[in-house]
Amino acid sequence: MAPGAALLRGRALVLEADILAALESVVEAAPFRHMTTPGGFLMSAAMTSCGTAGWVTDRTGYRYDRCDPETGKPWPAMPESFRRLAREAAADAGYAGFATDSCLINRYLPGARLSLHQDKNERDFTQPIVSVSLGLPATFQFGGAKRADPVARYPMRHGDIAVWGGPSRLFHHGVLAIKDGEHTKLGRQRINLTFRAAL
Ligand code: MD3
Ligand code: FE
Repeated sequence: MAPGAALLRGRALVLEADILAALESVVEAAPFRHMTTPGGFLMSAAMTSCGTAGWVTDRTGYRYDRCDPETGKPWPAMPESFRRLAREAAADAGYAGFATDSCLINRYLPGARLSLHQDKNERDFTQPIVSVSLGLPATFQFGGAKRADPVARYPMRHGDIAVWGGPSRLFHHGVLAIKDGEHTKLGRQRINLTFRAAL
């Protein structure tokens, strides 16, 4: 994809059953919600988090928070299967020792999208980001360091993992509107797990 980035097709399928079961319990404790951007827009992807820190946005800005603003309580613990998958996928991509403390979980219903942005709320940009795609397929947009850089497109399917680090860590990226469909295990939705070293 780019220097420092790797696409591991089907890499999550070895732990699929564990991941889907763990996902269910996280979402039970911290349900998906649509958050507001600092500009006042409601995001079309619904989100939740697990781990020491969760990514949140509201009118005051973007940040990582140890507590879920909906409940005031700590986010659900990072399931062991999540932690292991993130560490092993990062190692496969050349980032040994990735220690994630935050998993942002995005839920896209058909039509939902994520516009081109950079992930720059994390403290340490030497750590990669690991993204696990589940459910309905999506098209990733993957640009460059500048917003105006040319954008490539990559299809992402259930079980695919992308790892972004090194020179591509701060590249712009997004997700095109999800097409309608039905996934055998997840139904009419796409779920993305994004593992970060946030704090
Ligand atoms: C390229 N989520 O939550 S990560 C996000 O499909 C986000 O929900 C995407 O972007 C989603 O912030 C999947 C794709 C991604 C993440 C980090 C990157 C691409 C990246 C960092 C650098 C370059
Ligand atoms: Fe992102």
